[in-house]
Amino acid sequence: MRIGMVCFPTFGGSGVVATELGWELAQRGHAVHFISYDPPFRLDPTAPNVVFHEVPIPSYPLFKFPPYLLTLASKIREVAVYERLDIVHVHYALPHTLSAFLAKLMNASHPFKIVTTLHGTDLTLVGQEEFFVPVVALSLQQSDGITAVSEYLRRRTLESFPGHDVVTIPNFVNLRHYRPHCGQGCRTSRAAIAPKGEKLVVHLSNFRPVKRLDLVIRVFARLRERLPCKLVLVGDGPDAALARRMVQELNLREDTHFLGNQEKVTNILAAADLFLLPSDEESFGLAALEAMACGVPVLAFRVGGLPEVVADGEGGFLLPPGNWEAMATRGSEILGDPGLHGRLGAAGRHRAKELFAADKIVPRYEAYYRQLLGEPEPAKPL
Ligand code: GMT
Repeated sequence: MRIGMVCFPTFGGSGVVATELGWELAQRGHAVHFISYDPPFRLDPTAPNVVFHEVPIPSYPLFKFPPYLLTLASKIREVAVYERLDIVHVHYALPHTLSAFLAKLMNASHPFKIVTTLHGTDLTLVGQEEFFVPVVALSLQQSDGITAVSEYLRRRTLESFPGHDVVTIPNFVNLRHYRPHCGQGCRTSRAAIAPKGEKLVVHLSNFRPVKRLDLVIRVFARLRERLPCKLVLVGDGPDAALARRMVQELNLREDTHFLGNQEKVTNILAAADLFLLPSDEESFGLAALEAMACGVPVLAFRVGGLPEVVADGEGGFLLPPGNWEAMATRGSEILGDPGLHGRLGAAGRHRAKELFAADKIVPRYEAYYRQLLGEPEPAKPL
């Protein structure tokens, strides 16, 4: 199949999922065309069957705001016609679905199918602002197929926009890339950050208010009172300044490492002893799955789609929303008990393998594309 993949290239779960999906599909022999204003941050431009198409950002005195929706539409049209795309798969509804829809209108002779994958905030936050409701409604109407990354998000979508056929295809992880094995890169990370064998507590996100960096730091402050440990914060975003201020005020500077945005997080995750994700809302929680695949116990709140990813007591623990003290208590239990730590880590890896392995999930996208195109299932090998 020839697939256009439209996503935000910035550090964020939807871009990661689009990039990993494109890479996996390309490995399976499909031609994958990424269309965005920059190469997605985890995209390997040398991968076979993968091409990146840059969307220009026009500048003209009349345009106070560059009309990205339109240039993206035009680029999708250009790529779809030339490459004879079968599917344009957009990640994050706003504004991508409407650009794909416009591209289709501009190109009636080549009617590709539009697949929209909802990732979360396009529906739960942005999509719920009064202003955007009709825009999301039209985006869903004009999609030939709609997928949601969790059952929770599917339910939320249907509550707000009933009557659509929304299919849940959960996020996935490549178990060969994300694994517990602490190789040379991972040992170097550990030695640099925790030279005296301190426990490594890791958080990874785009530092938006919904991620609750304040609670990550509170939990860590409590843990550090109980045992020697270091905090590694991977990512960047609006709450970076808040995090730095709290680290300073709570006197945690010596024990906290801000790594900023990182292209490759496998080494730091494999080096971790505990992963914290105290988000207020998470439609899936891809970072939690990546940590589980690396055999790292996860602590999160019982919100959104997280219970579908982390089963309580299996791969980590889910705490009542906002109860960071309970999270700190669980954290010190895990870090202080190698047996419990080992059991949770192994169970998390097992769950990632059973439910979210790329080899299990990517074929569901392929089958969905085929269904939309009216193509038969390939014959199963005897
Ligand atoms: O909202 C974000 O944190 C970013 C957003 C994105 O578009 O990158 O993440 C959402 O999509 C991820 C990938 O499907 C999910 O793992 C995240 O849970 C989801 N974020 C939220 O729901 C807050």
